[in-house]
Amino acid sequence: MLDSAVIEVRAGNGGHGIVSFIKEAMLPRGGPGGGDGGHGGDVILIADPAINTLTKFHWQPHFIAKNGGRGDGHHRNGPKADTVEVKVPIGTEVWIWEDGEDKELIGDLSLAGQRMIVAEGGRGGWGNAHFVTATHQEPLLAEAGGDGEIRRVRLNLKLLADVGLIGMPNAGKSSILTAISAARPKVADYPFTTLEPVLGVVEHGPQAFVAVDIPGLIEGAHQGIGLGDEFLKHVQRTRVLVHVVDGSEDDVPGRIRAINDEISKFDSELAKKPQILAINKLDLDEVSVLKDEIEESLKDFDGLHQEVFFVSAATYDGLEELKTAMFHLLQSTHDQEEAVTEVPIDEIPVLRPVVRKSTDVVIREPGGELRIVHPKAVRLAKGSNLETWEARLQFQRRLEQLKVTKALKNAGIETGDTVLVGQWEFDWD
Ligand SMILES: Nc1nc2c(ncn2[C@@H]2O[C@H](COP(=O)(O)OP(=O)(O)OP(=O)(O)O)[C@@H](O)[C@H]2O)c(=O)[nH]1
Ligand SMILES: [Mg+2]
Repeated sequence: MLDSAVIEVRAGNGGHGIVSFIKEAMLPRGGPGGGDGGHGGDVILIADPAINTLTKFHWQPHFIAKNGGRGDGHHRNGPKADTVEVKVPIGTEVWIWEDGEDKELIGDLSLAGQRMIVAEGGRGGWGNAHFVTATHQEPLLAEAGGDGEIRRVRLNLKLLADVGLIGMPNAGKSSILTAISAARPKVADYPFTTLEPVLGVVEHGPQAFVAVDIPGLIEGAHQGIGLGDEFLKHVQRTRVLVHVVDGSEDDVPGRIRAINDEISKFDSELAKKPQILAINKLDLDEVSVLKDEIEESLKDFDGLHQEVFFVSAATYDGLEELKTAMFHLLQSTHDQEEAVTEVPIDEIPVLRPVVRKSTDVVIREPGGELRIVHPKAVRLAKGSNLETWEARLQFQRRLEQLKVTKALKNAGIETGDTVLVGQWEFDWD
């Protein structure tokens, strides 16, 4: 019932920039002409109204984008790798999944066409043409491409139904769903019969909508009492609520208020959803006889509902009217939502998870050596051949510009100490 899937997304690495020269008078090697690497492919999620479930992800949980191409001579840049597009249903939440549990909500795709970069491709490395300086006309440095992001995320689908049936245990929620749809949830004369939400398709003329019957709510449900707040999540994305009340019990307004309190405490947005009151069990004498009295008691009652219907799931009395009211309310909220959410695709912001990049520049290795971890310096070291004295000199200039030298000094470096960066090892002088 809970539609959810854990997937792994791997963006492509950026292509390497290269060191290359073009023949030029005055310069022995020539002018720098090393092209840049291409951007690694992103993996993006797109909310698609044509997709309704996350089932396909159980069969295909891996999405891998290609690496960017490496640069070439004569300023030719490597090609950017294609984006991998993953279609998900509208209403998909994206959670970082670590050690078998949700760590952090990083996205919520709630609008049709909304996009989220779930794993960003690595930046293409710069070719040596970028590293010309007044003193170094023949740069021997180039950058390696950046690493693509790798993530495990849990997709969680919140939108389950158009209409949510809420109410106290034993009110007749499952009986009503049974009467208006083909769903057959268990019905019994004791509280907490329904243990899992049940969906039913309700036909209304040529159209249809989906209703969800959830376990009964009691005081404290928002804190997990009874069958817990887990089930209240299922009603969060329904558009209309039908609040079912057992008309044969005492203090109808008091019980309505208790349920409204629970849903408001759980999520104040739930209290704003259009609500229809369905006073059930009209076939019982104590309800039909007291109908006027109940109506009277609800007149000055400050509830969350817009309309009240007296129904009987046993005799079907009033259910046709209830169905029509649900349908109309759905239509009007749909029209309103359409008016608000019909944003041109290019105006919907693309969601990007916040990445907490390390701000370390230099770290101390267990063996006591200092390692440079500044991302730009590392990419440069990985992309360059630092075997020659000349290239090392140019690299040291860059370290100064990147303020890495200063960080090394702050870390207490002394002449002769070993410095590590990427795959290289130097003696500091
Ligand atoms: N007489 C009469 N009994 C009803 C009516 N609707 C439901 N009942 C009875 O009320 C009891 C509870 O009905 P359910 O539909 O299981 O109630 P529920 O709200 O789904 O209950 P939980 O799943 O426990 O929260 C059952 O014994 C039903 O037969 C009705 O309209 N008239
Ligand atoms: Mg039930």
